[in-house]
Amino acid sequence: MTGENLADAIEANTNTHIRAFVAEWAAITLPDRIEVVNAADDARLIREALDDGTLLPAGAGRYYSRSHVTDTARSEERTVVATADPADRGVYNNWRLASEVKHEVTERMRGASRGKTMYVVPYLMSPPGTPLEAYAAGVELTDDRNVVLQMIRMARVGMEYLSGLADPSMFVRGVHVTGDLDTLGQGTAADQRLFATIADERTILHFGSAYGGNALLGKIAHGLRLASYDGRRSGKFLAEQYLVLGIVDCETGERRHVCGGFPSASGKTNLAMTLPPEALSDRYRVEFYGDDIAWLWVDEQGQLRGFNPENGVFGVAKDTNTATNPTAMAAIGEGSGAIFTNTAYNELSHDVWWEGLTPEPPADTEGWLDWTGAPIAERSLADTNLPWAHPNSRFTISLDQVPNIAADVHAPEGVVIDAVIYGGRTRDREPLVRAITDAAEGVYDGLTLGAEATFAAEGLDGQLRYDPMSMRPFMSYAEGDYAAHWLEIIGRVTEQPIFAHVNWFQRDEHGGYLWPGYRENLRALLWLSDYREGRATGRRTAVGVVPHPDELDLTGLPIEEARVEQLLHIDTARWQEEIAHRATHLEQFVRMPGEIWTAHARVAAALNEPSPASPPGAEAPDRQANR
Ligand code: SAT
Ligand code: MN
Repeated sequence: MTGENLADAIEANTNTHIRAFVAEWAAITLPDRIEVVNAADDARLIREALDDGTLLPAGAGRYYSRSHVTDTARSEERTVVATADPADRGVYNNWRLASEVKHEVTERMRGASRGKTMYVVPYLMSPPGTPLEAYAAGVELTDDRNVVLQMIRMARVGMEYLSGLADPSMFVRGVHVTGDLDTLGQGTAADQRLFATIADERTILHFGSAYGGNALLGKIAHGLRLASYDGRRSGKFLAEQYLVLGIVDCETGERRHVCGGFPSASGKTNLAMTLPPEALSDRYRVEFYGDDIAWLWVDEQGQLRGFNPENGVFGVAKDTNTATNPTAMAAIGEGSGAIFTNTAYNELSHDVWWEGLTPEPPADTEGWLDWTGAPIAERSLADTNLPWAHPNSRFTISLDQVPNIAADVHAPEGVVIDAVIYGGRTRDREPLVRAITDAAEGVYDGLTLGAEATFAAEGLDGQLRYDPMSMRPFMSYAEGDYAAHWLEIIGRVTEQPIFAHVNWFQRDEHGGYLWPGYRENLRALLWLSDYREGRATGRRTAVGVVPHPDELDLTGLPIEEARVEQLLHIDTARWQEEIAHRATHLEQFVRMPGEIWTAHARVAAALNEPSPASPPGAEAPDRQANR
């Protein structure tokens, strides 16, 4: 069958540009069938997957799947951003010339969907009707049914979302071809994986993986990489790997929205889904908007607004339990439609388990299979310490399963962003929270975000692995231009959000955590609101404003005063070391704007002043933004 003939399977009233796109790629990948998908097809596709064993039942309307053993995570070194303009080359984006890359991936995809169905998945990475909708439309072609089922959970899927496009040719063209993972995938001599975003053509071509971040093209490749490129090219918006949450003060009715970036393994999903501390739960309500992506723009009134372009959560299962993330546990409960990938699975009871779900694995190993499908009971002695679940095992659910989902999560106008926070992971130096009132300094802080290297392994005691804005793997153009675009967007704001840096990971001299974390983290964000609204004054330091110990609401939290002081302490000598690392970090990037270097110099100079230092530019906190 030719691509043209196959494309006849698509209803004649479908947008001709979509038909042409499908026909072009069907002629290359040569699937046996083509099927256009709508979210309403979920139940049927689930049934088909259960019938052919690609999904297994996980009890009460939940499902389980196992990936190819080598295909369990994103692969940064195989991921490239390609354009026609070499000026787009950055330090992190693995830039390549579009014409070359397009040719390479296309050749790998040739005939690679033979025997399979090509699913046509029209989707929207935005609530319908947002001012950024034009950048949100996409069509993913995929030859993996499980990818379709995950896309249905993670995005708004259906041709109706694309029926009203102002420009019917303006949708992201995504092609995902799994390939033969046994012979072409990771760990083989002929590793053919290549994940390319052809940013200036708004085309995504991913070959050689069925894993979430590599295969759900709406999420990372479109929602972050391409959107951040579009955001700059249009001059209209930012697309960031950020959570979005709302905090409601039930006493006063005050409602605040926080977005922010955290390097991986810094608890972003847990914070996004947090509940208030037990003792404050009568007073505050926390509302969930999103755990991974925010698109941000400035509205006509000069307010920074944002929404979560996703419609679901692709969460890490490991260490998720009723204490660390009760919200997620409720969201993946009975009838949730959750898909678990690469957890352990019990083929008799259909239960799933992962490390950290309970302190110990199930005592009775009967029926339990590890994430590769090997029976636990038959493990050799040498294998007894292997994890049951893959460390990157996942759950996929749609947003409407999250119990504390915000009522306005689908609102086309998004929400006004009051605070932008960055959360590092450092065992000392970074206080619990420090507020930054100057916008350039806030952007500078985001650009120097990082997580501590696991120093034992890497010999980098206390040094950060920088992850600017938590966008390191998703940068699509040169970092200096990215910083300039940030300054440009934030410079349009008349009601400036407050920036802040938080750290839940400080250690005491015995290596224990100083701060209990999890639900208690909200206390730092409550202080930030108080500071922004002038209800708290804080203490000025060279690196921002930290709370006076008595300004933190510690109701119901037994914690010694000395410990609180330690949590809020600024270690000038350690900061001076860090400033030197930051200079080296920023020097790598071409066209880093002068404002960022000025902010850097200001912080560096303030650290050299006798304390208490006061960074210029931080004299008058910007507190006009009182809504
Ligand atoms: O690994 S994924 O890219 O699928 C998820 C993430 O990193 O946010
Ligand atoms: Mn992420």
